[in-house]
Amino acid sequence: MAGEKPSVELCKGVNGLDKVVLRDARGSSAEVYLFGGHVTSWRTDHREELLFVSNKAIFKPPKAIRGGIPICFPQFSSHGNLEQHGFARNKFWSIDTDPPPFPSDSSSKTFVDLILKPTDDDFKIWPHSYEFRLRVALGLGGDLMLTSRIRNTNADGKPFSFTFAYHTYFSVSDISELRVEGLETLDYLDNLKERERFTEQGDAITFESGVDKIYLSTPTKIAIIDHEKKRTFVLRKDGLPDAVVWNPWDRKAKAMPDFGDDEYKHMLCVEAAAIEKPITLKPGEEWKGRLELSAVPSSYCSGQLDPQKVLQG
Ligand code: TA6
Repeated sequence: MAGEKPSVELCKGVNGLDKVVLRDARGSSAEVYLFGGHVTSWRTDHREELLFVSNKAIFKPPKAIRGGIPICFPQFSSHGNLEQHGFARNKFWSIDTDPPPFPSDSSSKTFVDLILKPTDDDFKIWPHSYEFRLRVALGLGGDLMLTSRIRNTNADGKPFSFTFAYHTYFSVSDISELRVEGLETLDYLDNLKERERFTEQGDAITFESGVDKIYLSTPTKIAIIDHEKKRTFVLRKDGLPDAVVWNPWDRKAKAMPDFGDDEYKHMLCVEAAAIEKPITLKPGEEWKGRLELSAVPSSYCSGQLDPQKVLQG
């Protein structure tokens, strides 16, 4: 409720899995499971849920939770011997009790720092040492901020390369009522056509069928306009040049056991990512990837919010 003190609480979630609940003074909140470092909830100060989590999500490790913000690392989409989206979302993270100083921009006072480091077993599937620090924070006005800092700690002098995505599932009123601004005229790789490269049309993206596109060299800001809810999600990203847009639509929805047949109507994934150009770190080097999400009122008809202004503002 508004007026409460900001709080960070470690408690038990679904199936007794540990989760951290962040609450700010205005009443906004977020939840992140230690399993997967997985954000599963982001609510407004009126307690409205902004992220989509499937009603059929199974909170049973090592299967990743279907929805929220899965972390895709050290790879996005399949090749080699790793799972399609890597293993970070399938592992148990810890609370980082001694994080290195965070950049001065951490204006938020309501945050939790998590850390993931490889176990001996992990070396068998990905033979590298790393420290992956994730800060989940509630910013002023209820924004949700995720900052990933990945450091190569290989003692053998070896560099490593990875691809990455915040695989964010947004809760929407009706996929056919949605527009996405900020990706028009960009090149993309179409996962539904063997990753062939195309150029997007010249105006806002709307949805009439399944989509699975990796947009390349995208702007810092992307807007998702939900007419029915009179709300616009604004993604701001840094260190993440690409953006994936995915909706499984009806056929693929039916084929996913942890996804309701009709749930595709009420979600859209727009994923800040680094895919086209893998990131390479030498030992001692650190990469930072930051995502900031906000939900702003947008009564389009009154012209109160012009997405172009949001994107350029
Ligand atoms: O982000 C789009 C995508 O790569 C799709 O191709 C689809 O596979 C989706 O991710 C879900 O993947 P997951 O491994 O979470 O079932």
